[in-house]
Amino acid sequence: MDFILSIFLAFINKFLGQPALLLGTITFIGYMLLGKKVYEALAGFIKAYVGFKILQVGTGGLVGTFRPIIDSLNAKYGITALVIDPYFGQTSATEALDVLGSLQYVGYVMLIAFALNIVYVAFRKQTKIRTLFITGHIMYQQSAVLLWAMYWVLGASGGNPASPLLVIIIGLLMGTYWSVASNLIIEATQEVTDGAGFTIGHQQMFGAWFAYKLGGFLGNKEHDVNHVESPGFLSILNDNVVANTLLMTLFIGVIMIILGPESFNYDTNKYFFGTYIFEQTALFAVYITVLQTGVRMFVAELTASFQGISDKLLKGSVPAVDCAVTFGFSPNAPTFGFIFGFFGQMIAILTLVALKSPVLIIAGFICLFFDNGTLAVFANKAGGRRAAAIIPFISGLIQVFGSALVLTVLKDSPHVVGWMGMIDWATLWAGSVLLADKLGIIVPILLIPLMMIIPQLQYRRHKETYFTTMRDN
Ligand code: ASC
Repeated sequence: MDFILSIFLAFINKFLGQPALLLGTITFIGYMLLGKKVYEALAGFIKAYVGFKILQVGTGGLVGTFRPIIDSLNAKYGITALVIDPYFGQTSATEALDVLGSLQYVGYVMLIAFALNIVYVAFRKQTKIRTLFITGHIMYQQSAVLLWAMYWVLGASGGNPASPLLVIIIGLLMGTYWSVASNLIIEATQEVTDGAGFTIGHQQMFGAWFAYKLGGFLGNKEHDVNHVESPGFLSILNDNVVANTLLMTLFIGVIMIILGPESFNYDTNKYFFGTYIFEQTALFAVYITVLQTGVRMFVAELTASFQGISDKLLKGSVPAVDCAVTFGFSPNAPTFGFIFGFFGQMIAILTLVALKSPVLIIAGFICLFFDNGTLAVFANKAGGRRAAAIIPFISGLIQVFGSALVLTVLKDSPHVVGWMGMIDWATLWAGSVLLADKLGIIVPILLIPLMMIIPQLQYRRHKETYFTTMRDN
């Protein structure tokens, strides 16, 4: 039994949890199903794998450069609190589950969820689900956090989260969320990416849908953040390298000046503080450009090859991938999301301090950049610059307040360091955990059929094109 479990865990961690390998393999299988030669499929595997790795160099560089700046800002003001960042949520979950000797059940939740997603797509005529969630590291993260949080508030099994009932319910709920939410955002993602043929499988799918739906009321989509029509010097912002560098120099530059040179560990023989600041902020544009290169490479392969999967293996399915992939299609929007989300989060954090809240929150870079960046991409498509500013600002407020609320019931869990913070987790999941705390296991059980109503409503709105949308483009 231990042997089977260890193979199973290795499969989860070393394959499903490695997005480049998983996406490369899917590309290979897709090309083989399309009848391509083995060497062509191999070339596809390599380009999808390398493309995704390049994307990760971009996202890793962004996190590595800007997370320490946000961290120093938090440290400078001496707030000791819980961090809203997916890896802090994941660490809280895995530490607590580990203490209870139950970490392996995360794997079961994840596999039940993934299997349910496949079943939903197989029965798409009935379920109306078209999407296959393949963002492995997110699948692991979310399974761990949901199992931990629900276990903690339900105390379901009198001592460990291994209650089969709990593991099965959380698995089914997780799989339903992946399927329903990524399916909901297909049409908007097609708009954002000019029909690239994929959807989002991440932490803000409901959030991005709202951003897209509300964006149109908040601004004019003609005023796209990626095209500045203004004459004169503003026209240089039409180039996203220029726009991102200037905006970040202004924004991060001010933060770095507030922090002062002593907060940074740089070689004073090589830099003035000013040139160091500029190098750091220009790196933003460097990594966005790297990210775009990777996105182009792997999206081209995945889109072409997935046709094989959706024709032969899992009919009509659409892949749901990392939110950062959309950044390649709207390179100025994430900067807007980051900056305005930052203001929202700071106001919310100061409010918590002023109210002497029992839970204080520290901002995390991943949530600030990837979550609000994605919301800005979707808001911009529907409502241009204004929407790309207002929606992340509001989201920043919600991310802090929603996370603080759910942490009031989770803060005594062993080794807790934070919560996800991402918008779906500060709303839907924070709310569900709080409700489950009051009403019990009926909450996660009821959520499953309730969520399944969403694709039915979506289908009613455009029956004729519902299953063909992806092919028309
Ligand atoms: C997350 C998470 C990451 C990032 C990444 C963004 O939620 O766990 O590593 O966002 O997926 O590209």
